[in-house]
Parts: sequence; structure tokens; C-alpha cells
Amino acid sequence: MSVLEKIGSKEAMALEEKFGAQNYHPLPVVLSRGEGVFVWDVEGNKYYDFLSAYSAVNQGHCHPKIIGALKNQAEKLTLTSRAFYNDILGIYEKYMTSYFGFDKVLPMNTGAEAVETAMKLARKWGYEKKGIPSNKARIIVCQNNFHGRTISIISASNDPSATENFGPFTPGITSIRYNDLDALREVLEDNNVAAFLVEPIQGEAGVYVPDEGYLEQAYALCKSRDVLFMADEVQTGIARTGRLLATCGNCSCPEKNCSGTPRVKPDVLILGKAISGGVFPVSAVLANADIMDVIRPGNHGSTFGGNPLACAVAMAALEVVKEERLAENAHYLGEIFRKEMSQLIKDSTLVRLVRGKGLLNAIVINDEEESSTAWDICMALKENGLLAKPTHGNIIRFAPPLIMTEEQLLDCVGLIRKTILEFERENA
Ligand code: IF1
Repeated sequence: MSVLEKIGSKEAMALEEKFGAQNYHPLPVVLSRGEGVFVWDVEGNKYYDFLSAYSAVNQGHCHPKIIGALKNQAEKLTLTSRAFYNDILGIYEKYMTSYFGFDKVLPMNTGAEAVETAMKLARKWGYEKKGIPSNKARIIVCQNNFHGRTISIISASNDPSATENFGPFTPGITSIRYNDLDALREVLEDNNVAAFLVEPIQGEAGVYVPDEGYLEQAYALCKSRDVLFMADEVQTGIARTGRLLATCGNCSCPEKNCSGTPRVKPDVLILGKAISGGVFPVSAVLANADIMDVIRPGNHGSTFGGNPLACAVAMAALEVVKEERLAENAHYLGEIFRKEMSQLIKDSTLVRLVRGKGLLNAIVINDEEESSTAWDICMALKENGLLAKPTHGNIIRFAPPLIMTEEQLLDCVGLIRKTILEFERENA
């Protein structure tokens, strides 16, 4: 069989079962094509993608501008390593720092690598700039966080499935309740705290939006204690929440509905996923010079970090965000989506609440976290032509590509409504 010979769903799943590490439990659908807000399975069935590869495909699948940039660069120079200069990294670094409003950027590949980079940066800054005694630096994180799956990052996790039998863990990481300023104030009493690492909205936890003012007051507390405020916007960034950034720092934001007053300008901004529109692994850590300059040659890096292909793809993907006004669209459609879901809550006993910002939303199902109801509903949604995935047994995340039209969104609302009400009747 030729390596690229077309295979059916059953065979594709069997191959993964037989030859792949079983580190995921995917919905039983085998995708072979994506375009815009749609994906097709190998049998040719068409679906709305309501997950967007966990907010990596904000610009829609296979966006022509991004694919064009990929093809063009791929025919010139894909990778030099950082042993040599090349003609696109400096241009990219200037583009990124101007786009997000920081002095410096450290390019990496995955979100987890960017988070690890930020943690290393914070520790080094803590020792060399804040004067924390050697090996005493602490990083504060929030319970129910998701920052990736490396050993140091899961050392900050309280999710047993992420931590069980992966010890011993990296020391110097303390977890506090999310959205709890008293807990943060208390832990910052320790002068050895170098940084506070936080998701502006906790995605995996179930799209938890903190109280209005939490981020701003947390930022103020950090500044009062000379602690770096590090925003993990791997999932909430790149227009997903209806602003270019959920922290919405004083960046060169294109959106017009912004009040213009920067809510929080992180000391360290962590980006990934949709920086590349889902076309290539690209992540980045941005900070001003007084922080980033603690990193010197030999301290950090990666073979592919900032490679020419990543630079070309990322600049095209970020241009799309501005040109197609994705932040404004996410803001506008998000309001409609939550309003429609609120109506569904009134008409259904199965859906308890809806929460989110922009087009990062979740519905909470009226069942136990350990139940399979959310999964079962996602299976029914799949049969009705919409792909979504539960984050927990009773929470379904809805995150379509930000290029969606109002007509398509309302079509999806209709599919979700139809599926939920049918599911309710069949399981009454
Ligand atoms: C999986 C979750 C989402 C992230 C934030 C860093 C990373 C992620 C806020 C690491 C990655 C992905 C990982 C992916 C599923 C997805 C996910 F369910 F795992 F938690 F989106 F919520 N910070 N999130 O959300 O970035 O190294 O993956 O590039 O591992 O299953 P990465």
C-alpha cells in the first residue's frame, strides 16, 4: 500500500490503535480535509469545526494567504538553525515586537516550550535583577491551570491525569486558587516570588472567566511586590476572546471596539497556537528589554525556534487577524452565541449555563463531572455535522474559527439546539 493511499475511517483508527501511543481519546471521526470553518472526514462527510484545534485554527483551516506564505518560504529556505543569521528572523522579530508592543521576542515552537521559556526567564530575572537568593526563586500558578505537558509545567498541575506517576516534580512552583486576590496577596508576601503565571481565561478547566478586575488587581499586586506578571495567552490570544489579547495590553491592537485603555500589559506574554493559524508549530515569549536581556548566548534556544518557515507563516497568519478583523468578529459573534445559548438554557433542562468571551465559550451540562453526558452530546453533535469536544464530563467547549459568518454561526446554533433538545427527549 502506498504511504499516501486513501484509507477508510475504521482502518485509520485501527492503525492508530495498533501503532500509536494511546495518549489521546479522540472522537471517532477521521478527518482528511479542512477549509475555512469546515472539515471533511475520509468518507466525505462535512462538519463545522467547533474546536479549531483548541484555538490554533482561528484563521480557519488552510487559509490561502498562510498556505501561500508556507509554500513560498518552503521553496526558499526552511531551517538554518541559530548558528547562522538568516534574512527573515530579524524581520519577524521586528514585526512581532511591534504587533504586540514589546521590546523583545524569544521565538520557540510549542506552547509548552514557550511556557518553559517564560519560567526560565522569570527565574533568571529573579536572581539577576530582583536579587532572589540562588535556587530560591518561586513561581506562582493557579489551580486547574493548563500550561502544557512537560515535567516542570505539570509540576504546577493539580490534575491527577497530568501528574500521576510522573514525579518527582520541579520544585519552586506554588499553586493558588484562580480568581482569588487574597490568595495571591498572601503568597506574594514572600520576597522570593519571581513571577505569577496565569491564563487570562482558564480554557481546559472549562472556560473559566475570572471576575471583572481580577487580572488588573492581580497585576497591580505583582507590581507592588516586584513580581513578573506572566500571561499565558496560548489559547486566549490572537483574537480568540474578542480582543487581540485577553489581557489586551497596550499593543497595536486593530480592533475598534477596544476602549483604548490597556487593561493589563503583562511583563511576559506567552503566545502559541494561532500565531501560525494552525499551519505550523510557532510560539513566542515577549518581554521588554530589562527582562529579556537576562538571557544571553547559550542560555536557551531550540533547533526549530524562529525558523524561516515559522517566521513567514506567522507573519501571514497575524496579517490575516488584522485584515479580516478577527477580534471584532469574535467579539460580535460571541455576544450572539452566548445570547442564543442563554435561550437554550431556558428551553432545556440539560444545559445549566454558558460562559466565555469572544468565541471561546463553554456550556455546562446538568450532570456530574464524572458522567459521559458531554461526550455523548458531542457524539450526537458529530452525527448532526458539528465537531466539538468536552473539556470535562459535563462541560463542552465551543470554539469555532474566528472567520465564521453570522449566518454560519446561527446555523451552528441551530444544530446545537436541535442536538441538545433531541438528546434530552431521547434520554428523558
Ligand atoms: C493537548 C488542553 C487546551 C494551552 C495553554 C499552553 C499550552 C496549551 C493555555 C501548551 C495547550 C492544548 C494542548 C492539547 C489540548 C489543548 C488544551 F486541553 F490540553 F488543555 F487548549 F485547553 N498554554 N493546549 O491551552 O501548548 O504545547 O500544546 O502547543 O495537549 O491535548 P502546546
